[in-house]
Amino acid sequence: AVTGQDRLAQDFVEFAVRSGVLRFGEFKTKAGRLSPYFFNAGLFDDGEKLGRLAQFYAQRILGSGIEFDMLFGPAYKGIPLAAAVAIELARLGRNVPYAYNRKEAKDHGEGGSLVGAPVQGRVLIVDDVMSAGTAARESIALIEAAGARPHAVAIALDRQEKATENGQDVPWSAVQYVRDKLQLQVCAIAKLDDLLQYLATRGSELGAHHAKVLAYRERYGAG
Ligand code: OMP
Repeated sequence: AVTGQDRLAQDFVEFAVRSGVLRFGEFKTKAGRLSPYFFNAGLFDDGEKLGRLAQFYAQRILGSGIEFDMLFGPAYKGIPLAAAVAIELARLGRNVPYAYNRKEAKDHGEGGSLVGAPVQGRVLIVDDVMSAGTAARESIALIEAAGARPHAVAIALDRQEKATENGQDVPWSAVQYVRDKLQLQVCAIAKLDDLLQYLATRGSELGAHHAKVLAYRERYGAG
């Protein structure tokens, strides 16, 4: 076995590749970077895949020891994620409330943008991917505005790349920022390092992507 290999992460990367959620090619990220890979959580698009995804989140969350009182799913992609994870946690004997936001109401100022359980206590944000950190900051602001405490973030993939502030790259990643500066706990089912490890152990067709992903990390990877 490879040292430091994280079985859950490796199984998850494999699942994401097989589901067509994790793809290789040329993609433009939200921060405007040209990436050789892209993770599209919207393609966990049937009941079986969503259920399996939720199992990965729940295992990672419970294994991390993170404490939380409720789940929050940021619109849009976080909504089915938080719902599915809430179902899975309840199945495992940990029934917690969950809530999500309505995107449309957000631009019109106060009130009416939250749906579900009252947003209170230590909130665990369930989201798909963290790259430069824009989405995370939005969720944190929403939860604070509701008078609750953003306490932790669970994501499927930590891209481990430089965050941006006012459009400029900074040396640290969004996850590092959220952890160190905002003092939230963060857990990810898998991260860029796990993806690289996965690609390094594959045969020719996927192995070919290894060099490109490595080059991307050289350019945009956080320290
Ligand atoms: P940040 O808000 O910059 O952290 O980027 C996270 C968001 O980027 C995700 O919520 C997605 O909308 C999108 N994204 C992916 O879904 N998958 C990727 O592999 C990369 C991105 C991205 O654009 O960076």
